[in-house]
Amino acid sequence: MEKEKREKTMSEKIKKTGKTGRKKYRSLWISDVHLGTPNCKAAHLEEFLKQNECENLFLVGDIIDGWSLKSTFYWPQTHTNVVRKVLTKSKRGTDVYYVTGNHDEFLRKFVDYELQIGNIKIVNEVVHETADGRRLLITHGDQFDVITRYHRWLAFAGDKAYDGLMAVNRWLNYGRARAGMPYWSLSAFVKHKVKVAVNFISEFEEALAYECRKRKLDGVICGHIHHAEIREIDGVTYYNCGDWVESCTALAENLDGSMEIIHWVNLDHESARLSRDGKVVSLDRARKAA
Ligand SMILES: [Mn+2]
Repeated sequence: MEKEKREKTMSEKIKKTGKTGRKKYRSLWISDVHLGTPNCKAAHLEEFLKQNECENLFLVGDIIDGWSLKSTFYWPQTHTNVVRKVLTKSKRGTDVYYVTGNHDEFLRKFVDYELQIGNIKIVNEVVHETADGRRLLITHGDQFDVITRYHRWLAFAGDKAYDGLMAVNRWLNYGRARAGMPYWSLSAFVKHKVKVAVNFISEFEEALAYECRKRKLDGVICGHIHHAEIREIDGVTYYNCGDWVESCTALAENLDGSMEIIHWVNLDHESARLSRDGKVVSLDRARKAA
């Protein structure tokens, strides 16, 4: 009788807090969060981390944007909340790996010292074995991008141009949201229209697949190009976890070792009413007619 009562109050509690939606994965990968920039969809990521549990969490680079923080310091509360969520996860038993990217390269010099913050291990790359026995290389991927590797000045210039594009995108969508129109990604549009960008993406993917085959691994998981993907390339599987700037995507390993891309928020179908500091004020379903 006591037990029944207790269970009843428990289920009522769950209903109230909405925790029934929690999902458990073996592993989760997120990359290109760019904390410290106004483009980061931190509030969405905070919610994602709250709702999804995992045994292993891999932060696949460009999580904290050191390049941007160096020129202008931008750090709202939502960004602290994301860091806090990750730390809480690691405290509660999730194995957290921080794989360095080019925007958080300031961390790369600590890798030699096997730096660990709490339970979080900082690495340049790591090999993960899935529940079904496949071995996957996890790397941010900028090392395989000829532009960031050999033409650093161009990468910085491109970065500034990208920031400019994203700023225009933000203003555009701020206006669209006020007019009740759905979110529309200008930068995604430009990227898909520019043929050079398409060529660049396929070269990047092939370079990573080649490295993976060379090391006799079954696949590679990366980020860097902000484009979520699962694709077979010459006998190895190429995974990209996307980003939390233009899309809100993550890569997930289910308990049986199968993998999937999670599209957490479909920004195209929502008019995300964003306040000027990038915090989500309210999320309205887009009007179908728009
Ligand atoms: Mn990157």
